[in-house]
Amino acid sequence: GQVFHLKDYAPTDFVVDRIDLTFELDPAETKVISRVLMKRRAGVSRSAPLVFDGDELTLDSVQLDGNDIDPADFDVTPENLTIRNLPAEATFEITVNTTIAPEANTSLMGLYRTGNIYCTQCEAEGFRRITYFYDRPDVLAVYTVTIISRKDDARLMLSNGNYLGGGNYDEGRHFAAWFDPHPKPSYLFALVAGDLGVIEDTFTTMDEREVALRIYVEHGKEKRAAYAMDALKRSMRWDEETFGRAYDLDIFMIVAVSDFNMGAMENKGLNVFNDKYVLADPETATDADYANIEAIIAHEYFHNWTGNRITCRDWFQLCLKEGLTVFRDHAFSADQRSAPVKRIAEIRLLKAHQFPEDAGPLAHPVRPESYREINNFYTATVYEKGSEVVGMLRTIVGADAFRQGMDLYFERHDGQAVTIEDFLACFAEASSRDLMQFSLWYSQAGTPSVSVSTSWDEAKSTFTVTLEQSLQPTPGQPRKEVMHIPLAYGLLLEDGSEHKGSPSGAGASSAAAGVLHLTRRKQSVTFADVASRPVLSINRGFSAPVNLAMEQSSADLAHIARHDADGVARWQAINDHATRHLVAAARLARDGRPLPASDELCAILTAVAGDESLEPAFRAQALTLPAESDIAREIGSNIEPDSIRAAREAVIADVARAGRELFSTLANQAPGGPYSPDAGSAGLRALAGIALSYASIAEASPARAAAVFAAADNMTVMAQALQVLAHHFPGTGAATDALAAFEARFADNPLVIDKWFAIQAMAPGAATLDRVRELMTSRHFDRMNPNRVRALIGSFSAGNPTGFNRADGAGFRLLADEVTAIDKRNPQLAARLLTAMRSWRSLEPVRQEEARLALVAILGAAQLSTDVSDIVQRTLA
Ligand code: HT7
Ligand code: ZN
Repeated sequence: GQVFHLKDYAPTDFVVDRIDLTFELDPAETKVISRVLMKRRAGVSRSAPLVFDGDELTLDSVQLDGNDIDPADFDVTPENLTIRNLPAEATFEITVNTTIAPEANTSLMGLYRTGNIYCTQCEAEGFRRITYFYDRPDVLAVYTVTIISRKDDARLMLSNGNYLGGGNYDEGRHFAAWFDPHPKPSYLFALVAGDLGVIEDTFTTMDEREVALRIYVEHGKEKRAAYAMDALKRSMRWDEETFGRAYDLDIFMIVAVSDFNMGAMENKGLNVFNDKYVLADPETATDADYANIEAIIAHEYFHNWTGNRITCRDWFQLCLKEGLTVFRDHAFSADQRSAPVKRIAEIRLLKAHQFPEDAGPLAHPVRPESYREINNFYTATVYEKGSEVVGMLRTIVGADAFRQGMDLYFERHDGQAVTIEDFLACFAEASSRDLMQFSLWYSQAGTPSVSVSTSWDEAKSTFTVTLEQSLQPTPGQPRKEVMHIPLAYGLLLEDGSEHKGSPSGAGASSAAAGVLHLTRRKQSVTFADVASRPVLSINRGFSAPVNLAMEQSSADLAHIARHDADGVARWQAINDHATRHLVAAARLARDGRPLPASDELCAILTAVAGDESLEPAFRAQALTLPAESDIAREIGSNIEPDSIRAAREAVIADVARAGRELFSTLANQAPGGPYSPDAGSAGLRALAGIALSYASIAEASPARAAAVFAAADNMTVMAQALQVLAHHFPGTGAATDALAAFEARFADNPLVIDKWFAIQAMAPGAATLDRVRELMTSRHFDRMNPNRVRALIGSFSAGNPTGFNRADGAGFRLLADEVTAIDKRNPQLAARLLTAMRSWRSLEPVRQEEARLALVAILGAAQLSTDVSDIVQRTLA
């Protein structure tokens, strides 16, 4: 396949001004008429042809200014329409007529059917499946869209922008017209048509304009969209208050669909959502679902400015919109909820998903320099590390200059398609700083390591911190340059207070106090007037996404865990302590040796569990031990998942025993009364949920969880109890009964059945594979629906280390078979599933060989998509 390179960027030879689209909808034969007003770019040779993109298209006809073009003047293939002899200077109109078949489109890209609804997904390159056009983000045009359909086929017809009008047509047909005044790239085009229910509201902008808000869902599900509407209004207000950004059309619409490849899509004025991220009520959605809905509604809404008004010059700049918009949605959620608890969840996610990506064969820079298939670059690196990079930028320039830089960015680049260089220039200007070295975060892949050593000189009362950075080679990048790593820190004194003075030495000066700037390979700073040995708390709040190597005693970690003023740092210390203990235990378990005593860890965890001065949500996070995959990542190579699991289970049992009474009390303290999704109540439920799990383990009985399950009046508590039963008491009557009751009760709600699939698929141990195979034949499973596939096969392969990595290779073969089958219908989904194999080289040799054979089997399958062949080739390289 073709490889695209960032360095090859060139603008188009022709500039587009307007595009008028007409759709005559029909499931089997939709007619698309595209009229494009355009002209040759100044300076482009008159012999240069116009080359439009297509994907699996058939052309009906093509006209220039209303007249059929001579066949000698154009060439057409399913992938390109090339037209020669176009006017040298004058503006002209090209009309392209195509016929497409939405009902035959299983890729969920372009125009497709989901349920009885017509729906589009154009990012990144789906518009070319609708009509021949310049399907690239730097071609911005003003769109007018007319939709015609049979009234009984599509009662509602929606597109971007403001509604122009509509009316009846002949033979039971009708039409609707939409006009979007804001120039946009084709990837933000959207059309939705069908029969849907709606909830409506309004929002008055800070400049007093009234915006109509509509959320469309399947009939009968309207009530379940209320929380999404509330989150939308809060997002709109927040963007005004925090970034001074107001909405810019008369109407904002969201449509929820049940077949969708990702979470949601920010099409201008017409966001399309996976229904999983819209629909919620206490009976069917968990606290995590509510939090995700809030975050994703905000994320897509925030794209209106970071992505839509200012877009990307090319797809290499994807992080320009995604990293920045994730940063914005994180800030929103932190403001709406507990900021430290939100940050802890982000750190967990980053380490669980992005760190392994950066450490494996699929590692790529936040701004990649080449790709074969852009769909494979919607990654944790582009999104989550991209957001971390924006966070570091803010730390480096300071909050005020960051806001000034954002203001400058919005002012200078509104209506443009720009690059990371354009973005960074705004902050360099606002802060008068040189950000050249910082910009390496966008171009160098891999997670830097920082080793930290400290020395306290009692005689001189000085404390010296020495930092050294390194970065391992990644695919295509054998040599790395030295980066700018901002490390927030504090020196904790014996009594728990913080040393006040600033250090001297390289990297000591900073925009924000309390940050060390590591900009050389190795550097030291010295603090004066340190009369007693302090404890260094460093990379507070995970100010830089790095791996820290520091010899820190358990006593020092415990000191930070008790005293640090920063809640995130306290959690980091607890988590580091737990990780260190679990890694040591797993190594011993591997060698068949007795496990180390876990008294110290138990003391820390039970103290936090019982500390009522701490937020319940924080206590729940502290009690959640590093996952098996976290332990595996720390061990790094020659991984044997069963011993990791054995060690972790043993430590959990120790903690459960140590805090038995406390956990028993806490397990009963879920809030009473009607369910509320607010962060405080969710935190109480999280603490009760983890306590239920420890209490049940201590009691070695499923009875408590079975009782909680039976009495639960909301999905959060019910799912927690079901998971305790299915994971810790598999095969017991209590577990089997609860699973059966759950299935019967929610049989007609696929989103809830997804939880049932996921809980079972993640039950640890070799036996789960057979259960997964069985579930694949269940009436609830549908290999064509991405949510079902991710819930069952995705949860098994990415969330069950012992089940998936079975030594006999059966887990790998199951995934390989599914990837190959799904690839024929939905390549994007197949490629994403396959990324679960990315860390295969860190397994022990027997499993590694089984994994390799499964990957080679995929490679040998007939007619692989570019999506899957790109992932499998890079994974094997
Ligand atoms: N910007 C959206 C990306 C997206 C997407 C990409 C490829 C294929 C299907 C897709 N659906 C949505 C999502 C977002 O980041 O907001
Ligand atoms: Zn996004």
